[in-house]
Amino acid sequence: MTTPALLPLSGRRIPTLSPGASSFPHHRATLRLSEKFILLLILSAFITLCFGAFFFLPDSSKHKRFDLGLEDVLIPHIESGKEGRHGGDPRRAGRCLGARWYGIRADHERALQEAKQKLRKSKKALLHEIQTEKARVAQELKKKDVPRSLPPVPMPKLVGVNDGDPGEPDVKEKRDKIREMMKHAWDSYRQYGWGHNELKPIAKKGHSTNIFGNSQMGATIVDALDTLYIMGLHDEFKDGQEWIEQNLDFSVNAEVSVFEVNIRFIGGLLAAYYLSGQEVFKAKAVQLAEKLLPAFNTPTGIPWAMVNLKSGVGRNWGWASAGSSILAEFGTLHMEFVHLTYLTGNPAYYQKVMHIRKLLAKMDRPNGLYPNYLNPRTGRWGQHHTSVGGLGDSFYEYLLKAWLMSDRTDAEARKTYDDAIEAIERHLIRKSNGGLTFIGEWKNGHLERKMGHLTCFAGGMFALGADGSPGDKAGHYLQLGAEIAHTCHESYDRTVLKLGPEAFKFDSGLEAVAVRQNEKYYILRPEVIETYWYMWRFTHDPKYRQWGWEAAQAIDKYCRVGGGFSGVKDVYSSNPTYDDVQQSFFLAETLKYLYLLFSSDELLPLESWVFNTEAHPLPVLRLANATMPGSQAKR
Ligand code: DMJ
Repeated sequence: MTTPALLPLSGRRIPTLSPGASSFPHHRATLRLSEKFILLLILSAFITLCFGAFFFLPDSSKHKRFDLGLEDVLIPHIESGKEGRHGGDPRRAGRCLGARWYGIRADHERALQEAKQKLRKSKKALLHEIQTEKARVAQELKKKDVPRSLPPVPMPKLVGVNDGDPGEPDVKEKRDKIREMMKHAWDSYRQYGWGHNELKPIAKKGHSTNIFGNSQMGATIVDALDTLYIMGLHDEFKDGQEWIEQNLDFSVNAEVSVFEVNIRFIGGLLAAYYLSGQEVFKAKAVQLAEKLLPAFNTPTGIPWAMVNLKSGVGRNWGWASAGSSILAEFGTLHMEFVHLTYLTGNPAYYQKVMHIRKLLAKMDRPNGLYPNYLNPRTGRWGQHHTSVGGLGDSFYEYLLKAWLMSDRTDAEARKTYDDAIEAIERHLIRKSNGGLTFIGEWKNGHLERKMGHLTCFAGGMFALGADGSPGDKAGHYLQLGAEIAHTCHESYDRTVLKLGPEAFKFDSGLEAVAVRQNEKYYILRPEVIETYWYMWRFTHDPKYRQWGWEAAQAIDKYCRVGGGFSGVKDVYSSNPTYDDVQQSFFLAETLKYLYLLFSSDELLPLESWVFNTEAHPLPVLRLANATMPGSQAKR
């Protein structure tokens, strides 16, 4: 077929009338158009009618469509003639559809009958039924939480899990005294606070704080386990293990601190597992870790400070600058999480903490310092406050310990630690007029000449990191550790009770003393004794055992009460009042460091063990050339 020359190859034809042309053909064309229009009208009326009839069909046809909907898997087989579940016979399939329809109807009727019967029951009977059903569902959920068996991994070589007998009788006597103090703390908790998180040793009842939400998870039991084990208190250890096996349940509607639960519970359970070899501790640690993972669901991967163990919903502390997460909290997960990946083969834990490290590495740091606050939504720093005490402390500690725990292969962690410490030395560490070295706090470009009890742990950290520091600075860092130990000892020695205050100043003629009333308390904290112990291990200078013994005696004299040990509100008062709390870290850390101070170095040698920030020892992972599962993968 040819195309008329005037007709464009595409587009609509535009009718044109040339001048002088007859009007007749035009008239004929108009008539044809109207006929077409009428035909079109009739056609559309017919289609409308058909549609109407279709939609107003009687109910039975709708039922058929419903049945067909249920069988949408089956129908294609019937239509295509292929073998379906009914062997490809359409009649058989039809019978089956009908039977199914009657089945559904019967089900509905049965449900209706049951509902009628239920409504006839008394309110009491109904309530009883609901309670029984609730209990059954709860039981089933609990069953799901039963420790699953985990893939076996080679146990790292555990060196130095021994008695650590110090040899000299006078040292042994001191060590026995510390063991007796542990027994008093444990027995009191066993008697008055069993199963609660902590103990009120004067009121003689259970105690808890907001870091554990409203949970009752036996924090003292979990935190104390490895100390009991090391001290050879095996009956007590067994008691704790039994409680954990039967009662430790993480399916609780409690909003807990991710950091605290990690260092006390996961750290405590992992250490108990490594020391005793009891699988239950590993399984419980993994169960709990799974509950913490939702805290990392933030736009940046920086975890929330708190997470609800049941719902997985996370949020930050209301007091933290601009909705920020805290450096010492999200920066103190590495040790435990690396062990979790090692033990389970699940790369998620490792990836989460490595992601945090990578993110921090990319950020600008004011004066090379890490601010304590980081917003997990925006990935921006909050207030420019830097501290080696509260809010910052264990972030630096975990950089160093990540390197140590990797058998000194994690060079990135070591470099990050060295750079951070270098900036801290430049901006935060000063000598007082009286010659005491102190670590102040950096607040928006200004140095506050105040040091916290918490900051005193840094003496031990500097000593621990001395070997392996860049250049020839090992001696310098060991010396810095000794100076911090000395300053912190002074903060104890300048009080009436010979126990250190929560914070002390180096200002306006003041040297290592607290000024404000609310900084004069001592709550059984370990940091000063922790530093004595590290200094003892690295120098064997007898003064550290002497200082440790002074502190132990002061604790026994002023903090010991009938129902355990209590913090005191004013270390400068000869007649102190108690805060009535026996902190779980007193059993996990303070008494453990004291015991180790009077033991031989063969007990948990530092070449083979790294203590987490709650003093829970975890073995060095000598992975040689092996890589951690997931070390190549992204978050
Ligand atoms: C402990 O829970 C840990 O040492 C933590 O890192 C900070 N301080 C308390 C005890 O003072």
